[in-house]
Amino acid sequence: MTAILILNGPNLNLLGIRQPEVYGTTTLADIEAECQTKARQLNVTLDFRQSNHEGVLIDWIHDARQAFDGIIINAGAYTHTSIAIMDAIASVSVPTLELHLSNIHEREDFRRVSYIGNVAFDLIMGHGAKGYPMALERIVTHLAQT
Ligand code: CA2
Repeated sequence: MTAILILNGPNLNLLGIRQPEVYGTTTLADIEAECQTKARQLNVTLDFRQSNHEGVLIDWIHDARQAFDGIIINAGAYTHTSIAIMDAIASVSVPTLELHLSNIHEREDFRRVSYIGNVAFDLIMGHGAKGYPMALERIVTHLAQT
């Protein structure tokens, strides 16, 4: 069965808990539950993880080489800074989809730069929590075509 890994970067554990006026009231646990439902509908297995640590995210990307068919990553602020995460994704050759809650092209200038974008096959952003199940559908379609 197709296996998908969803990775969430720094501060996303605070979703729905802090600054709901900025990031909404949906928690990361709510998002995971919705993704697990979508994964069952799509007949894929899903591992959903979050870390505030760059090295942990990199270790998980390395693990994906053996265990997963596709990666969806919301790298949080590491999106805009981490050549190391970009290199890790490039090194594993696992199709990777970049995901963001917000539209990073319509925010501050420093969010316009995405290192992940250099190695991802597609980008979903600006749909809030709904972007997560959308990303699952997108990656499953992509994997079926390759
Ligand atoms: O839009 C996205 O998904 C982001 O990856 C979210 C990151 C931000 O740094 C990126 O530029 C775009 C920030 C996630 C922070 O999440 C929080 C949630 C609640 C309270 C505070 C932060």
